[in-house]
Amino acid sequence: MAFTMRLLVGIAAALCFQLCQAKIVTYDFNLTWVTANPDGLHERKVLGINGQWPLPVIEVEKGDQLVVNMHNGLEDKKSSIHFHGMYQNGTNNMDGPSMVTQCPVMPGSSYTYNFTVNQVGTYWYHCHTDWCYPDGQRQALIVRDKDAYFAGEIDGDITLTMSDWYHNMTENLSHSFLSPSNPDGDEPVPNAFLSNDTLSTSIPVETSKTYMLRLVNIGTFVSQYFYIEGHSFRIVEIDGVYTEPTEANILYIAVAQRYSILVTTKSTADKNFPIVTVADAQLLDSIPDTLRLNQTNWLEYDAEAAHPQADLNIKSSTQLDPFDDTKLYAYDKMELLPEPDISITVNVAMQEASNGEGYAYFNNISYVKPKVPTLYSVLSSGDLATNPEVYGTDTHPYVLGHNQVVEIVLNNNDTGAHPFHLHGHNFQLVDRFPAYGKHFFDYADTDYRVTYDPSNHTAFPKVPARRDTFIVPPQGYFVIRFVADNPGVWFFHCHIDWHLMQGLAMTMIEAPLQIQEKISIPQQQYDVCDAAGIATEGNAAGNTKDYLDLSGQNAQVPL
Ligand SMILES: *[C@@H]1O[C@H](CO)[C@@H](O)[C@H](O)[C@H]1NC(C)=O
Ligand SMILES: *[C@@H]1O[C@H](CO)[C@@H](O)[C@H](O)[C@H]1NC(C)=O
Ligand SMILES: *[C@@H]1O[C@H](CO)[C@@H](O)[C@H](O)[C@H]1NC(C)=O
Ligand SMILES: *[C@@H]1O[C@H](CO)[C@@H](O)[C@H](O)[C@H]1NC(C)=O
Ligand SMILES: *[C@@H]1O[C@H](CO)[C@@H](O)[C@H](O)[C@H]1NC(C)=O
Ligand SMILES: *[C@@H]1O[C@H](CO)[C@@H](O)[C@H](O)[C@H]1NC(C)=O
Ligand SMILES: *[C@@H]1O[C@H](CO)[C@@H](O)[C@H](O)[C@H]1NC(C)=O
Ligand SMILES: *[C@@H]1O[C@H](CO)[C@@H](O)[C@H](O)[C@H]1NC(C)=O
Ligand SMILES: *[C@@H]1O[C@H](CO)[C@@H](O)[C@H](O)[C@H]1NC(C)=O
Ligand SMILES: *[C@@H]1O[C@H](CO)[C@@H](O)[C@H](O)[C@H]1NC(C)=O
Ligand SMILES: [Cu+2]
Repeated sequence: MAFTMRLLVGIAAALCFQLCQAKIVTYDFNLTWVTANPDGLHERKVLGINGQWPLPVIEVEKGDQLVVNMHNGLEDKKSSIHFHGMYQNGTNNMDGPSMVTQCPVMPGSSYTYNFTVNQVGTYWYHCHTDWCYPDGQRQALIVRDKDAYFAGEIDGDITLTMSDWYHNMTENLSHSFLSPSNPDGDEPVPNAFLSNDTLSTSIPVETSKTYMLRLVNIGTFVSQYFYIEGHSFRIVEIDGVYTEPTEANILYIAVAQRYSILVTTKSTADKNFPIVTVADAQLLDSIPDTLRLNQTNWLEYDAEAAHPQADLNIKSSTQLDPFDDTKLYAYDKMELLPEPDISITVNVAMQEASNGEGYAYFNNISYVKPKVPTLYSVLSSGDLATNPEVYGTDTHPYVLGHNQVVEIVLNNNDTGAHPFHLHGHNFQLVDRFPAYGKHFFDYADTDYRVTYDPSNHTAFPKVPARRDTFIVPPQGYFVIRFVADNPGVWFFHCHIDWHLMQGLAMTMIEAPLQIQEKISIPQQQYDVCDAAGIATEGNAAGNTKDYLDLSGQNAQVPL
């Protein structure tokens, strides 16, 4: 008895230690247009918050409850916010993608995002309604962790974003992108590359100290190489997953990926060192003379000393040999998941549809949004929720059973590399071909393609790398695994926003009956749908009488 009491008191104290320390962190975000000229070349309209751009970095600590009251103060654009990498465990309706887990927030409407952050590391937030984040609605989200295994070592914690940048509004670029005049789907070439939403940032450092640099690619399209002249570093985190500390010199950071690195400074302070980013030219269909691919920022030991430009003694970025992220073992040593309960094989292809426009396909399906947000179809379809037909054809739905081990085999029939992201999870990368580094792009310019052969593959790692965005190489493949332990509707898509526009997405409906038990939608969120004229019940076609009658559903342009 006494023992039980002590145990209970102990548990209560432990709970209090966790809960009583947690605080509510509230942000009031009013979306408004502002003008900005971050590259010094062109002033343009950007999506600001409370009259400001760059946007505020969201900062919380592990265990905090984050509340973001978003008001759409724009007059002419729908919006929403996705908190990239947050599991939203039990709060699927706070995930943000329009027509997947909520309705688009119309001008004049408000949506309160409210969830507990039980994760640590480096994340970001961005608009997830059609294609709105390239116009500026994106920024870092940091979850500080005083218990990180390297916390005692760091003397400074610095966030540095990188991105591509366009001078035109996305809606203008999209007209010529998705057009019969562009059947190959050549992506718009950015006008500039930014570091931290500006250029030429100096990061003041002291000698013989260790700084944590949180690197976030908040771009739309282009991956970037990253290195610091005269310094190596230790990678300690990828996409919110702590890694075994791993020495590296060069990173290749795709859009949506994050790396935390520890940089130990030199013992003398006589010069400043370029921090270099080089945009991956391989992704660009043309490179205008005016486009500067590389940017220099500085590790600034001495503000009075020279700030030299990067010594780009390399002919092209393909000579850079970045660190292979499959070699970044998870610090928690989570082992390879067992043989999957369900294995999904998809083929990625870019093709010209019958109207002459270039679309992107998973197994011949180019994602088209449903008439009712998929989460609301789950909530209104009763026992039929486990039937994928309810969710429509071109939303490309997969229904996953609760706690199943899920495998996705992705064969890339395209000559480009693609960073794939799954909402609600991180995932293990168990196989990838070609291997990272110098050979990653070997098949980009050939007719040669390699598809995954389940009966003939290299041995899977015992402790695989885990993150929420992995790159699939040109004309190669990757194989990923995760456990369906987070009931919710989760979007799986290429994070190159142009490719999402072309339909490179599919929908995971994970444990739909458990979603029905766990999720209830606040009235405010239904009101957002009313304002948008979108139904909150029914199947993908908006049919509430017969959930298996999909007539009238949205459909892709025929191939
Ligand atoms: C949002 O900003 C706009 C433009 O400044 C302003 O008119 C509006 O009142 C603001 N709304 C809220 C809810 O703060
Ligand atoms: C956020 O969610 C919590 C838990 O569901 C609830 O108690 C709280 O009232 C909510 N806060 C806001 C501002 O909606
Ligand atoms: C981009 O903007 C410029 C002027 O700012 C305009 O001349 C050009 O046509 C625009 N391009 C597209 C694709 O809208
Ligand atoms: C951009 O698109 C908007 C609406 O589609 C149009 O009114 C505007 O003239 C376009 N601007 C340019 C520079 O093409
Ligand atoms: C990058 O920008 C963010 C937001 O403006 C700021 O908090 C951060 O300190 C900047 N980082 C550096 C290295 O200047
Ligand atoms: C770096 O940028 C300069 C100026 O745009 C260019 O001349 C040089 O080729 C670039 N180097 C690399 C490696 O991209
Ligand atoms: C895609 O369509 C082509 C031609 O219609 C067909 O041969 C192929 O089997 C389809 N692939 C899949 C995965 O459905
Ligand atoms: C793969 O790409 C090749 C060449 O573009 C094309 O001929 C073939 O039909 C594609 N296969 C699939 C399954 O998409
Ligand atoms: C197995 O894969 C290797 C590497 O791709 C290949 O060289 C070999 O021919 C394959 N073996 C069989 C039996 O398919
Ligand atoms: C979600 O929460 C459940 C417990 O409620 C836990 O078992 C599961 O591992 C969590 N999943 C994720 C992805 O956080
Ligand atoms: Cu892509």
